[in-house]
Amino acid sequence: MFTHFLDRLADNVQERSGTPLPVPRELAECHSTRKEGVIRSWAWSLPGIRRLRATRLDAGNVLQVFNAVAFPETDRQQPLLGIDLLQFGLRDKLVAVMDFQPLRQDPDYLERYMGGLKTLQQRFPAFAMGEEMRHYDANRYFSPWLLFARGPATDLKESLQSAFELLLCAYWTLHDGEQPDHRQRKAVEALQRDYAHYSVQKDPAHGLFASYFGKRWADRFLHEFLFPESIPTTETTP
Ligand code: BLA
Repeated sequence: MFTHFLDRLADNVQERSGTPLPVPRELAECHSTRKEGVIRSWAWSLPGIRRLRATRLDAGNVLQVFNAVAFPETDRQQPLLGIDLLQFGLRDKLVAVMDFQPLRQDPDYLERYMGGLKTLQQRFPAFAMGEEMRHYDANRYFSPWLLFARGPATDLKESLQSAFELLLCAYWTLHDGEQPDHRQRKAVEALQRDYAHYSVQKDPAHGLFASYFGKRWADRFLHEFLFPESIPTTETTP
């Protein structure tokens, strides 16, 4: 279901001279010994993006997942790109979340970075239904204009693909317009670390990973691959 999404992202990485980042073998690919399912992950760095990661979970007719996050270099204040797409095949249910995840919520910040996303939300009303969040706090690291839909996959599938492609395009436009500013580094680093801590606590995927690949693997995947910034460093600040 989401193969095309991963391919489009990988094309963008190549066009933008991205280079692969190492992913531990056990985390890069894992086959479930409990039920049908395989999870594969990739990570790259690109000019201006310190880490772009992507994950595909293929559990046949039961579940298909595509998840990706772009973490910009810390001399850029721009939002993260966050994508979480799930199709529960047996129920024909799609959960789709795509956002420019803001580091701050003040009006100046939102005004500066959210124009492209706002336009997309107007263009795809099916992803602007004000869907409620049960796990996350909608005001923390989500923008007021996120694309979010929960509903029958058959109704949403076609527009999801165009919305995704336009979202990537809008994000690269924002990225290319950003002026790096070294003075922001410490603050941005701290915010990206806070985003990772918050996401580790709230991510509703842990139970799902554990049910396919076991708790030990799920813990490792969450901390080492999805949110490595959540691992405390021994680095001391000067
Ligand atoms: C919801 N994401 C979910 C759910 C699952 C996952 C199982 C609950 C489904 C439901 O609400 O019905 C699954 N999350 C995953 C998987 C991965 C993951 C498989 O991280 C990793 C491979 N989640 C993100 C990112 C965003 C995000 C980057 O990882 C931002 C766009 C959003 N996921 C997000 C939101 C929900 C969700 C907003 C709804 C949760 C809620 O209701 O609070």
